[in-house]
Amino acid sequence: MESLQHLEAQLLEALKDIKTDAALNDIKAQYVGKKGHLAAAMQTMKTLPAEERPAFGQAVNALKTVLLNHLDSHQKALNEAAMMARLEQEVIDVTLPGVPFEQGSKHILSQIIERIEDLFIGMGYLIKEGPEVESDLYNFEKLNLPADHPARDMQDSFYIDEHTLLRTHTSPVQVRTMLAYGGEKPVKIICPGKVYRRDDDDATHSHQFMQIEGLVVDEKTSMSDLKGTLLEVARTMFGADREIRLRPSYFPFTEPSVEVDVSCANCEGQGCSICKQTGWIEILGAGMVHDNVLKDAGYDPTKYQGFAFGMGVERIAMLAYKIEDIRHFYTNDQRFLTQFKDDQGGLEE
Ligand code: FA5
Repeated sequence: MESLQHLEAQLLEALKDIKTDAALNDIKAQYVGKKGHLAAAMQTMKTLPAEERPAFGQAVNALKTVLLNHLDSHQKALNEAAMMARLEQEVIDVTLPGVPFEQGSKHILSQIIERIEDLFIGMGYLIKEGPEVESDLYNFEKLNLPADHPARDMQDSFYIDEHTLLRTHTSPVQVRTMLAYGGEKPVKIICPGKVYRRDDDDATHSHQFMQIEGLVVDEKTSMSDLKGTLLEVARTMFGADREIRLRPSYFPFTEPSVEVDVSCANCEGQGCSICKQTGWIEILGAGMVHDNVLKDAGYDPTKYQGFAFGMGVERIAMLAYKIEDIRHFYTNDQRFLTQFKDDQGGLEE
């Protein structure tokens, strides 16, 4: 009993020098572990007369609680000290100026596409996509361009094999959609996406560029619907005062076909170097869907008519922002790209 009474004082003395968790564990083992002082004391119990044993056992257990409390308090003190040391080490001077980091932004072409998509979604159009690796059937044949048709040269192609190519325009998505609709439902879609042509790269041509196709097929669709729709596009992208004009043109998949010009925003139609003194700038090709295309896609041309258009996204961006070289869009020069950081993709809100 006497030696028990000293154990608490001994432990408190020993703990004064304990600065690490490992040392604390050692001490714990020495006092309350299986081979520690308390365990040894319990061993001596059998040497005591029977009547003294219960009191001795109680004393050992009470002492164990006391020792464990001391060890626990010391552990907490060690943890707190470690935390304080870490806080001191990691101290942050909140008065120092921050490190600026560059925030990314949407590419100008994505901004333009989103703006045009928003416009068309507002007019009830759906957005459709199609594959960039396309079959000759959808890229040409079902668009009234059979093999050996001279108009195929209008779009020099990258062929992958005899029947497969990188699509030269977004028009195959028209065909795919009409076929999927089974010649019954009205169609009202736009299809944005990448297209590829064997054009030599220069200031206004790229071998890969983006188009947005539009297609409406219904029972009362007219050229004036087409004109009204394209006027909306022109005014959204180039300003509320813009006018458009339709010039006769030729595409095998539309009849009649037109090329669409927008009045030059730079000179208000008076004539300048940007519009080559004409007051007008060409923005896209369009027309009424050719009967053969409707028929091939399962639509009855005596019941359904449609209009379609296809615009080059880079060319629209170039006109909207007076960008003089199409290659700027693809060379990832930060000085170019960051100019469009906060832009919403159009001139007029
Ligand atoms: C077509 O691609 C037709 N599929 C458009 C169409 C759709 C007409 C539906 C009628 C009905 P075109 O080859 O003209 O047409 O190309 C359309 C637009 O893509 C052009 O007005 C031009 O803005 C752009 N474009 C054409 N070639 C290039 C090129 N190499 N680089 C950048 N833009 C180009």
